Amino acid sequence: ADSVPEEKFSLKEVLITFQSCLTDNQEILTDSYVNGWRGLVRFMNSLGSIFSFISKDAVNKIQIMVTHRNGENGDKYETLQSMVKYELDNNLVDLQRRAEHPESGCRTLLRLHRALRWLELFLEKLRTSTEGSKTSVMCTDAYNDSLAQHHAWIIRKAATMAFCALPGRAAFFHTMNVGSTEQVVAMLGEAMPFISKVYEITEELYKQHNLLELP
Ligand code: 1PW
Repeated sequence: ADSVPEEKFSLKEVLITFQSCLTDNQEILTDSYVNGWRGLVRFMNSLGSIFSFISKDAVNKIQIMVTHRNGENGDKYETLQSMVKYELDNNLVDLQRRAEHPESGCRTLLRLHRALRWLELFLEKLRTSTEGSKTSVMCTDAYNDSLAQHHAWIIRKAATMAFCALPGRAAFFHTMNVGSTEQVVAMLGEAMPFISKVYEITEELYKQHNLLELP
C-alpha cells in the first residue's frame, strides 16, 4: 500500500490518501484508510504536544486495525465491507456490551469513522472561514456537532481544552504545508469530496448492518 512520505509532509497528501481508499465497486480499502489516519496523526502531532492525548487514541485504534490486517485472517479485512461481513458471520462483534471481542475491527473502525466526521466538519469550516475566524471555535463547533455526543464528560472537557491551544488560522494554514491561503482553500475544495464520500459509504455500510451504536 502507498504511504505518506515522511520528509515532505503536507496535508494535501494525507487527504489524497483517502481518495485512494475507494475501489471501483465503491468498497473501502482498509490499508488506505489506515494510512490516511497515520497521516492525520502526524498532522495532529505537528500541532503540539497538547494534541498527543488525542492522537494517542487514534494511534491505538490504528494499531488494532493493523493487527487484524496482519493476522491469520488478514485477507478478510481487506475492505471495510469484507471486514463487516466476516466479523458478523463469525460472531466476532460485541453487539450489546464489550465482552469477548472488545477490540473487534467493527467497533474500532467505528471510532475512527466518527472522528472522520469531525475532521470533515472542521476542514469545511476552515475552507469557508475568513481572516478573523478562530480555529479553536471552528474546531469546538465541529466537535460538538459530531464526536462530542459519543464522548464521556471528562473526555469532552479535555478535548475542548486542547482545542483552545490550537494555533490561529494563519499559523494553522502554514502547518498544513500546502502553500498560500488561496492554495489551502483550493486544496480543501478538491480533497473534501473524497473524505465525504468515504464517510458516506462507511456510514451507509454501518447503518445497513445496524452497527452505528457498537459499544
Ligand atoms: C485537528 C485534526 C483533528 C482530527 C481528528 C480527530 C481525532 C479524534 C480522536 C479523539 C480522541 C479523544 C480521546 C479518546 C477518546 C476515546 O475514548 C474515543 N475515541 C475516539 C477516536 O473517539 C472512544 O474510543 P473507546 O474509548 O470507545 O475505545
